[in-house]
Amino acid sequence: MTAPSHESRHARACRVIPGGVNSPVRAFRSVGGSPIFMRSAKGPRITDADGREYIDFVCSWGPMILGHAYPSVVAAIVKAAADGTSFGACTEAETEMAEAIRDCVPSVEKVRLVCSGTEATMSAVRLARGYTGREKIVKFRGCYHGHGDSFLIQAGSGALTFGNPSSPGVTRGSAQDTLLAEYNDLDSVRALFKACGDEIAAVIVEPVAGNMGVLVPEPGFLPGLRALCDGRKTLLIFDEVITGFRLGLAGAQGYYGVAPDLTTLGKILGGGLPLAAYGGRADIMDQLSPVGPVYQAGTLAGNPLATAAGLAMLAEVRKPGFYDTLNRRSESWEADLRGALKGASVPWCINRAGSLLTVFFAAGPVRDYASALKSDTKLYGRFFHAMLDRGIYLAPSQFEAAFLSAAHDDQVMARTAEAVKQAVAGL
Ligand code: KE4
Repeated sequence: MTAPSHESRHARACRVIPGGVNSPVRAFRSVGGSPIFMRSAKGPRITDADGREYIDFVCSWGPMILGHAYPSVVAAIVKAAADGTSFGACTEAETEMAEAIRDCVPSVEKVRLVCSGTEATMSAVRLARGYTGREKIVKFRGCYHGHGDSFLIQAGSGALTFGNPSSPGVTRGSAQDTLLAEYNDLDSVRALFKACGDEIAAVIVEPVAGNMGVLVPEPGFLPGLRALCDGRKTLLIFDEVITGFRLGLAGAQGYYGVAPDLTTLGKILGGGLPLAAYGGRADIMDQLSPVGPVYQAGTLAGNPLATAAGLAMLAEVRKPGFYDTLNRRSESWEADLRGALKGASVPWCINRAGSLLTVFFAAGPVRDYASALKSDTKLYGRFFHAMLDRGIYLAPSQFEAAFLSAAHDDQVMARTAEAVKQAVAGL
């Protein structure tokens, strides 16, 4: 019997799982080749099923800000599991998690725990519609808020990667209630308010867009959204599934000083387990059942293992200096990359916000959906594989972010910079 390969593992998976993946962006479709099957991870490194080790900049698409298999997080999960894995009843850990989110994110007075970012954004939009009695929402082309019907209209992430930013299966009824604006373009939002202002329940935005690659809000953009929403009594929803506990304890809203009415969180919140949340003003959140009429529920919501992992993770990131150190290391990460890319024969530019970064194969600046689309995705695919061959695992798509963890030490960063230099020389 021949030893399995990633190709044979993938062929086997494809016989029972569409595309052999449980989430499309894992399929390597846009970078080419067969997806790599991973088996374990520790700190900044991930090991594939053949025992090959890579320095990991995917970090499970964001959650692993401490690094993989962080001892206190693993210990918390093991301890919680010994006491039972799910009760479907109230636990004090859920209250502690909700109190921690409220204490870290000032705009959040009350919060509801769910199991995924998609659940959080879907529920936040339903709540905004229930609270305002309005039906339309505004999203931004290229922003991704999970796979809820309302959002799969000109979406980012995998939807953009595979060229289906608007998904079949989303009904005209859903699509007609989703209005599209341009990221970093307040005039495009003003035009929608002019046309349908009193029908708009909410504007939902990734305050730092992470699903077109990383796009940074230009000065005035986020405050401008706040003002436009205030003017029409429309709710502002910050989708901080990526940026929450990534840019700081108060996420992007703390980083940029703009308070939304509702916030969605995920990824880091669960320390790698399925935990997400949405929260905001108490008068809005109290519209939720069983207090109010807006319904949302979940069998595994606030699951004891996920809350244990999340609380252990929060205990680490709340330690003094955690984000200063991470953001300082992220600055040198960017400087290393710029040094390694200098003199490259191909167009490139870098966008970074905190420990979120994207190298675009485009002359830049990349400031919105249209400029992100100018990226040379084929060149990115060649860069991806050149880095993979050198033991560096990047996102298998140009339209994603690279994530740094607290475990990415100087030695790992120096090795990465050297690999970039060699990879770019061969493009
Ligand atoms: P999940 O349902 O995947 O937990 O979260 C959806 C979501 C919501 N909001 C933002 C800003 C997000 O980035 C996401 C999910 N992010 C993608 C990667 N960009 C998850 C990876 C995947 O789809 O496999």
